[in-house]
Amino acid sequence: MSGLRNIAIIAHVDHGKTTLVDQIIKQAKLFRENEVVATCILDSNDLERERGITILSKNISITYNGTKINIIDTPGHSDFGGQVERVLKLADGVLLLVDAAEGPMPQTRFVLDKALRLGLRPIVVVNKIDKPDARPAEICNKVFDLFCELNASDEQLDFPVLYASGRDGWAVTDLSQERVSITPLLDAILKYVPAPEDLQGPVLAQVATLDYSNFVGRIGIGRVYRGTLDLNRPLLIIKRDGTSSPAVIKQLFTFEGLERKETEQVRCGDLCAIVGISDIDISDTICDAEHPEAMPPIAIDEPTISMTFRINDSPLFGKEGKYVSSRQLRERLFKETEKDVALRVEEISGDSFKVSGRGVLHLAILIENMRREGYELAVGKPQVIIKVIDGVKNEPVERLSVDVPSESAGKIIEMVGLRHGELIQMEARGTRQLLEFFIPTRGLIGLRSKALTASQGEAVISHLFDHYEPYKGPLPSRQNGVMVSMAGGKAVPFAIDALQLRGEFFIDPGTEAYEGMIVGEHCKDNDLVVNVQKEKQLTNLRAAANDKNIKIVPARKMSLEQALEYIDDDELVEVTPKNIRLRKIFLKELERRRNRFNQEEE
Ligand SMILES: Nc1nc2c(ncn2[C@@H]2O[C@H](COP(=O)(O)OP(=O)(O)OP(=O)(O)O)[C@@H](O)[C@H]2O)c(=O)[nH]1
Ligand SMILES: [Mg+2]
Repeated sequence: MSGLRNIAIIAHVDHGKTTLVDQIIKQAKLFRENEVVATCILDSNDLERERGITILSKNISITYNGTKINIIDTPGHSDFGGQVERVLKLADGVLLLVDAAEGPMPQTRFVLDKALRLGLRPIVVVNKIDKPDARPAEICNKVFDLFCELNASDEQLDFPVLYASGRDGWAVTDLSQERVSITPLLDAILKYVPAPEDLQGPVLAQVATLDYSNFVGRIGIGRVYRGTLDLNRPLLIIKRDGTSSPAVIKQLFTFEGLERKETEQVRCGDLCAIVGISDIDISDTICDAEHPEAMPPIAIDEPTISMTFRINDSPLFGKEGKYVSSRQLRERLFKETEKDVALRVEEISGDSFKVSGRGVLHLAILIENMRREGYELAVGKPQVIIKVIDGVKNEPVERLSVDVPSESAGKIIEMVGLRHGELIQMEARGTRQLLEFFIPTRGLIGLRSKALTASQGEAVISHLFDHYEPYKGPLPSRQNGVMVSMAGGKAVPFAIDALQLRGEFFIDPGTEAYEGMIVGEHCKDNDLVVNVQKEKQLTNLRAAANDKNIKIVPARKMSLEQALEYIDDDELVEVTPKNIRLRKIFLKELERRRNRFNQEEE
């Protein structure tokens, strides 16, 4: 039997995990010589390609010097941190990538902490050495400090370090060596990552993550911890709550190169995909029917943010999407919970649903996928999930790190302070400062765009859920009011021009608006109802000719996430395949007033 290694690649977002896996794939010759190969092969779905981020972790394997190496690429963005935690259960070692210029970041700490606690063997890869501002020696020290802070064992502290440029396809154990290929990294994996224990006895396997296919439904991805998983033997599946039933597996696959290879037997230590059990779930144990035994359960990350998803009932509904009814919305949302265990959906009323997830990006990706499939919907402001602990209202708090030019640091500290953030560390890095805070998740909503403005676009921000803390009291709400269209119809240049001094527009002339639609931001703190359809009165011809002189500032266009973070409690983002519009929940000014009045009464 040939050797086996299981490793996961972990790092902060964008530190180069997927690019490194690309190089491993290329250099392991999983392709024919003349085949044209894309970059970030594993970032295979449309949104992953477009945004350049990994959303779902993925498995591949290579064979090197007769040993099969299972490699798990993980997402770096904090909203998907729970996934990383789970897939680590599949591995015996990790490659911890750290950007040679940025050094350890919040997600580096999070994933390393999880890996160390599971007792995995780490190999540190100082990556992107090709960057002009790389400072490998300094970064190595920081990584060492991080290991100490996280209470690594002596054995873990003795981690090997490699220097690499994933993009350029080389890794070395010493910077003086010739930079030719990625093989030193593969050698290090064979040398330092232990082979999985080969335990004999009745089979024991556990599902750590899920995949989904429209043809076969849920697919469990797991690892065999003891014995051999054999399709032809009677098996039992034991759920998280201890209930068990016969497991009828239709197909078993191992990971071979970029493909899955169908098999009847999976050896101890290997990873596999299990097809045919429709309600297979994370943490499920598969064991021998005659020797029932459950593995310790795997925790699933609790959601921290929720949004209300409603059917689109704006006056423009149904013009751009194929799926607009509440039945279609309900089906689509519940189907998503099949694939994504970190997502929760609750029906609030016939046409609205509370959808909870790990962060704004997590839910924004779902919304983005839905609009591409042809759905129309309206989404409310992201709300954090409050937990009552011992009778006290608690809210999620995150660790926030902001890397800014020193001259903007003061502004950032003030801004975060206003949102109940607390500075925990401050570190000068040349002309920049690295600031670390604890801040309520609520305070993060909308912070990114403000911090970018305050630092002329220079701030590098990342954050990560850390813990729950007693509720810190109300936050300052959005400073500016909005401009709300008073009627329906196309916005005309003349009207927009006349209103330009009152604020900034979100729509260009010619855009179809409706009563209650938000068309711009008011320069003052109250909302302003405006008439964007107002034509110039054509009383004399000479004045009409002046229209040509109108200069309209280009509209501010928001991405889906920006729009979600922008809106207030009484507003919605209307999402259709073609447009993202902002609107008031109550479209008529009179209803809005009545609602405000009722709220003040309460
Ligand atoms: N200079 C330099 N850039 C690199 C290197 N490796 C990756 N990059 C760039 O860094 C960016 C992020 O690379 P990815 O491989 O997608 O990073 P990732 O860690 O998989 O990111 P997530 O999956 O979103 O966490 C891309 O623009 C790459 O081109 C490298 O060795 N050197
Ligand atoms: Mg990636």
